[in-house]
Amino acid sequence: MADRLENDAGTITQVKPEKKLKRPRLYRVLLHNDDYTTREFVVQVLHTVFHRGEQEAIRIMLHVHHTGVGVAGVFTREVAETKVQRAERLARSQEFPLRLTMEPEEEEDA
Ligand code: TYC
Repeated sequence: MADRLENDAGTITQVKPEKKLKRPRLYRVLLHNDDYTTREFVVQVLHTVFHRGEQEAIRIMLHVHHTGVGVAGVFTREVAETKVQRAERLARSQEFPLRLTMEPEEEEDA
């Protein structure tokens, strides 16, 4: 709600409350392990869709392979959604069951 300020002359000025420019919420894109997708394909997806370098892509793939899940990247919601779709479409085109999900990062205070 706008505040109303009155000066000595009786003029009333409406002051718009400052709009807080919040940072957009960020989402982690999670990569899930399965028994059928090849390691090479996962590395390729991390490279082409998530722009990870070779060593980083291998590190993330191995982490997912050993622990079951890992972070492919962190993005705004629409970018994260698009990358999940691209990666899953690529996987399906080669009949791999690779699965990706996204989850919001916890909110940081200003
Ligand atoms: N577990 C797969 C294998 O042994 C490799 C793999 C890694 C699959 C990561 C999915 O997100 C994944 N071929």
